[in-house]
Amino acid sequence: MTNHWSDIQNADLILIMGGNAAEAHPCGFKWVTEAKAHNKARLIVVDPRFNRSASVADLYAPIRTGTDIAFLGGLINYLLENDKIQHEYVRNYTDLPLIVREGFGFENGLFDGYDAERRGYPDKSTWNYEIGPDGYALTDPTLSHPRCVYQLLRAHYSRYTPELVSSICGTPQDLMLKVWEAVAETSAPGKVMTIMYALGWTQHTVGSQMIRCGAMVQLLLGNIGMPGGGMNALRGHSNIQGLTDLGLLSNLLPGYLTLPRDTEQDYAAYIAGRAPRPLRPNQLSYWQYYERFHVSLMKAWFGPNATVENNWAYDWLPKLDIPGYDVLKVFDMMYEGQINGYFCQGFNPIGSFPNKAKVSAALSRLKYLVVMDPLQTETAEFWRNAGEHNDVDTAAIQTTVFRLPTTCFAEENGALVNSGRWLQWHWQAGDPPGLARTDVHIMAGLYHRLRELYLSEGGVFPDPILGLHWNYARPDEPSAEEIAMEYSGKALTNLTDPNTGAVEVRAGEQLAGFGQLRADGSTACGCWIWSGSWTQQGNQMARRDNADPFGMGQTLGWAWAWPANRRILYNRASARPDGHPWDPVKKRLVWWNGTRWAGTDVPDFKLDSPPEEGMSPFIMTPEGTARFFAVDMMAEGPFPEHYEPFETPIGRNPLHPDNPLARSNPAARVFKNDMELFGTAEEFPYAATTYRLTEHFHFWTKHCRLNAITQPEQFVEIGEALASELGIAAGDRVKVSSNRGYIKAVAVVTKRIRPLTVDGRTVHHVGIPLHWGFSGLAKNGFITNTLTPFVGDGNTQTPEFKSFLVNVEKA
Ligand SMILES: Nc1nc2c(c(=O)[nH]1)N[C@H]1C(S)=C(S)[C@@H](COP(=O)(O)OP(=O)(O)OC[C@H]3O[C@@H](n4cnc5c(=O)[nH]c(N)nc54)[C@H](O)[C@@H]3O)O[C@H]1N2
Ligand SMILES: Nc1nc2c(c(=O)[nH]1)N[C@H]1C(S)=C(S)[C@@H](COP(=O)(O)OP(=O)(O)OC[C@H]3O[C@@H](n4cnc5c(=O)[nH]c(N)nc54)[C@H](O)[C@@H]3O)O[C@H]1N2
Ligand SMILES: [Mo]
Repeated sequence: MTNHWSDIQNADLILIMGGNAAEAHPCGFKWVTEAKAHNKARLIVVDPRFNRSASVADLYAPIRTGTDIAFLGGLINYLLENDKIQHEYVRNYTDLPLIVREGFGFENGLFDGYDAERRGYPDKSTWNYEIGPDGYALTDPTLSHPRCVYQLLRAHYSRYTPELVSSICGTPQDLMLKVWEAVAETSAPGKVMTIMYALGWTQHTVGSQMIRCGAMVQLLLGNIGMPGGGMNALRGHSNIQGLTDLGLLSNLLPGYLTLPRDTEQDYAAYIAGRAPRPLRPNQLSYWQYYERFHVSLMKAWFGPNATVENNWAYDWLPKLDIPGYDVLKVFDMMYEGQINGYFCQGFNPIGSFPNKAKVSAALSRLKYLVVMDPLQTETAEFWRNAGEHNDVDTAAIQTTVFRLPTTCFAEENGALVNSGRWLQWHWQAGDPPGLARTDVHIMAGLYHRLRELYLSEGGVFPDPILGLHWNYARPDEPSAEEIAMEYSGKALTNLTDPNTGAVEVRAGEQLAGFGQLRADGSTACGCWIWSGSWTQQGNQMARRDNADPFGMGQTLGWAWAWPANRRILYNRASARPDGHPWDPVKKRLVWWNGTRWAGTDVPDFKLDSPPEEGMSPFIMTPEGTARFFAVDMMAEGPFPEHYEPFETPIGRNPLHPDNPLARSNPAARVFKNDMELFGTAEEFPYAATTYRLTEHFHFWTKHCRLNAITQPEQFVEIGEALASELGIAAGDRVKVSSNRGYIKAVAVVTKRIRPLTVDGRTVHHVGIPLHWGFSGLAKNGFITNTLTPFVGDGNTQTPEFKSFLVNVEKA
């Protein structure tokens, strides 16, 4: 989230699109209720299903799954054509005036530089701003230059007419225009819309671009940086935000630092490539301090073994030979027999990963599988023949499965990071049962044994293991407190003020925040964005002061938010260029008080930079502005374009009917074997989507009797029109199949899913919740992911769980 849960109470309009917060985030949803009750906010829901969020909305519009870029692109066109943009905001705070390089182009559905053989854009050199002789990006404040971002944006989305968008999305035009009109009202400087989204946007091959497109709408309206505004990703597991913060993706390091590529063997070049100089005069370009964060991380990991002489142990970091070893890639390699051992720590891929048949075959090719989990999972039992639900030949599977029971959060101390970036400390509530051990205990044990083996037997490249700095009171099980302090960071030598020479932080003391980090090895910090969460004053995450002095829900004394206890990101943008809030009464967040920036939140800005200096609010980009034009950062192009799901019910992209390369995302993550497994609308005519229910949490709660009682058995939702066409009555058993397999379930026949008219034909949706399987107390059932395709977004590699094709028959 750019903002946070309790800030939603400040919204004037709430758009839930690509999520179902009432169902999946029922606690957070209370802030929507607050906004409606106390701020007269309106709620709009755009979703293929009339879901639980829609049931309390002021306006609901149906949409065909996978087509939100068309909807939002049409909205961008509408805002531009009807002059419903926040002019002063976009001119000053976004890249609309910047000029793009000559040669940049978009034709027939593809951006400049496409390589069909490699299915991607290896050459993105024209996807950038034009740089002048002084090293700064060129601009045209009049917005009239034909290659300025404003003109390119306008031209790109002029194709997204209401007629075309409606025919792609299946949203009736009158409803669509009602949504657009309501959204457009928030272009007034004091009016703010928030966007709440989750998997309905992320789980598509164009997921990242859907989210970008939503952010572009918010920028045009001036809604980013404002209280009650922002782009709010409703996260999944209680600590999934913490997972990405800590860099637990194969191409990341903690704090969104990135692993080097194999082309980056040189340390200085690695840093230079990540620490950009400002691209416009007087801008901050905060990533220019990358090396401070990086060196402090290396000091946290390797301690005295990271030295200036060995480039802070740069050679010990893995160098990626491909964009990343994401889970799709790893399971594909496993399937191809290229991996023989796998640790499944808090992961149940048989249930949660696409194309169960492929995942199952992949696990069968392992020598060993280690499952670290507090519960019995389908993955730990993938080899068990559970009849029709898991029809495998047990005798043919040779994989050895080790099951290591772990504790769960309630049996440990620690912090969870919520969607709003708050780190909230929690305390152990009970002792673990039986032989269960903490994950830290198990991993520490593995580390010590590996280290002993390297010491006694040697081996290829022992340095990173032997060089690790393991300085904990209990080496076998470091405590949550020690690890938290390490993430927050400390001084390794006395830190002195460069001007006065006075000692600011003594050696061994905790740091106050990332502003104190140094690139000379004198500080250690395990995750720079979390720096300040545990200071000399103690554990900031354990704070529980809910005082709200400004009545806006910015409770700065409750827990701790990254970065720097800041609650709303880019909050400088809540004030005019001259430093006064756009709305000084109800939306007062930060302001220039004559000598410095002050506010109801921690200013996201250089505190002493006066408005006259012209520093822009988006201090993380080199030019200081938010980007409509993503330069070369996205896999499929600088502007989001609508592409069809890989399994499309209409078989063509109405925007580019004549170019098969531009039918579905031309830069998606897709593997050769899986291409052959995509089904077509002739055989599988219905658009399917999968989702969750309040009554279950993934595959865990089917182990609990009460949850198993409330939702005992797998069902699928079918609209009344389709049910009557197929002769299916409520309660019938149906067989739902895709080109990868089938499941059987009880039919729920509903008014909540209605047929849509798309590209001149009728498209029916089938809704499939995902919580059942072949272990636990609920009725044994099929795995929903038997049906889903093994294909992902080209940027995040998130699988396309939300749009694929199925057929439905009476079982
Ligand atoms: N009770 C409960 N709560 C949970 C979870 C749980 O298992 N149980 N899981 C947690 C996790 S890990 C996560 S990630 C979150 C997920 O939270 P959500 O994303 O809100 O959950 P989903 O139910 O997967 O999907 C949300 C909605 O997306 C819609 N949708 C599908 N395709 C499209 C599309 O193309 N466009 C649009 N606009 N909408 C579409 C679906 O119809 C559905 O209503 O929930 C978390 N909360
Ligand atoms: N078709 C379809 N598939 C989906 C989705 C969808 O919407 N549609 N949603 C996707 C999403 S958003 C997600 S997040 C994934 C979830 O996918 P997974 O992460 O695989 O699923 P979970 O069941 O949430 O968690 C895995 C295991 O973690 C264990 N666990 C809990 N606490 C601990 C702990 O402290 N330590 C250890 N070691 N284990 C622990 C749980 O018991 C559980 O068995 O599913 C994805 N799959
Ligand atoms: Mo999730």
